[in-house]
Amino acid sequence: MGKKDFNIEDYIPTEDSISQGYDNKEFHEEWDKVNEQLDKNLVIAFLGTASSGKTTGIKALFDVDFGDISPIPGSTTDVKVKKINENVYLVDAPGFGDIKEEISQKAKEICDSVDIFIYILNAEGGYKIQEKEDYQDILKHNREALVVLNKIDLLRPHQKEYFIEDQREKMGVELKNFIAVAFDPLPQISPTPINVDKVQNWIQNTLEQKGKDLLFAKVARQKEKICNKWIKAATASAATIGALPIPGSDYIPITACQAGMTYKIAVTYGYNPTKKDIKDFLAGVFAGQVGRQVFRGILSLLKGAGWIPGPTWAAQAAISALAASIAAGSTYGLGKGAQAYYKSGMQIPIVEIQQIFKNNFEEYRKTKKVD
Ligand SMILES: Nc1nc2c(ncn2[C@@H]2O[C@H](COP(=O)(O)OP(=O)(O)OP(=O)(O)O)[C@@H](O)[C@H]2O)c(=O)[nH]1
Ligand SMILES: [Mg+2]
Repeated sequence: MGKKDFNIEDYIPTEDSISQGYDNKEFHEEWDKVNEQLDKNLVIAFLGTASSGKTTGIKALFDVDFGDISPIPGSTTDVKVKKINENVYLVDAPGFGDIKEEISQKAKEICDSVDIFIYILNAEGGYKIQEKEDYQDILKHNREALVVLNKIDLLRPHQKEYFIEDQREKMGVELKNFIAVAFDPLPQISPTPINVDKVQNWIQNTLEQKGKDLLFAKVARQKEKICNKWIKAATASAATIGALPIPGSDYIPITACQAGMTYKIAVTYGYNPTKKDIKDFLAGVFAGQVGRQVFRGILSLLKGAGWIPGPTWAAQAAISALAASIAAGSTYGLGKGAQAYYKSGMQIPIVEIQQIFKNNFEEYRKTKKVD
């Protein structure tokens, strides 16, 4: 097929080649996988006694004022079920006890399908027997639950560590499912909430295993951290695939990985792009002036290493290491560009996104680090 003395310009991506290149089975499958997730329901229940900090915790994690959202009709004053986004529900309840009789069928169904429980204890006063029983009950039913000890800002410094550990042991919670926090600390102790990021992380990791982390990302407050994780994962997977992101090469497997990542980032920031929107975005990044410059550099490198265009290059060991770093670097750069773009409300001009792509691509190739 190819020749060693090929003309680099023939292999620089164009809008058309990118757009066609991304129109393949893997891309469509990846797209469907993301959509499947969006069709599911996510239900997160916040349990805890009066004034333990349920409403404050919901505000800290999701930036929603529960007071402003109408409950699902038929959920009582004790159990409030609210829809905060498409397919995402929160339950706010004093405990799980025997509340189910009083609530409507719809509210009951939602309570029955809780994905994770966040059980909030009040550090002021400590846990009560009823709370321990509630928690043990949740575990008995094999449900995923995090216990959060809130208001730790109110503990005296010298008692803090002992008290926290003592509460955990007495409640019978595993270390990995227990986080001490202050959702709304006294300003003189801390101007910002303490350990909310740990709670977000726990929820994210737990939901990842259930294939519902994207639904959570849509409503989470610290979207950046979640996107960084996906960019990291896509970068690693592109490195493993190691295909070259060059038309006419064997780059189909990484199109799915890159397009899927971009789609998820868009959804996280509240957009519902079409397949064409995503292809256009990728074409805008890769085939713009700065993007082409990056690819010109990639192709010179490849040419210098003796790469021969066409699908047969994989046999060459020297090139596969290079291909892995190019595949990973371009995925990383694209991810960072997509993140900046959607985070800005699609306001940043595409030329700036190309620059972000270029800088991060080069940074990755230099350091092999993702953050
Ligand atoms: N010092 C301190 N106060 C907090 C913290 N978190 C919440 N509070 C305060 O505790 C009070 C009760 O918090 P809420 O979030 O309303 O508690 P809740 O569990 O929703 O209470 P109910 O809806 O009445 O059951 C509020 O005045 C909060 O400001 C915290 O981390 N530290
Ligand atoms: Mg409340």
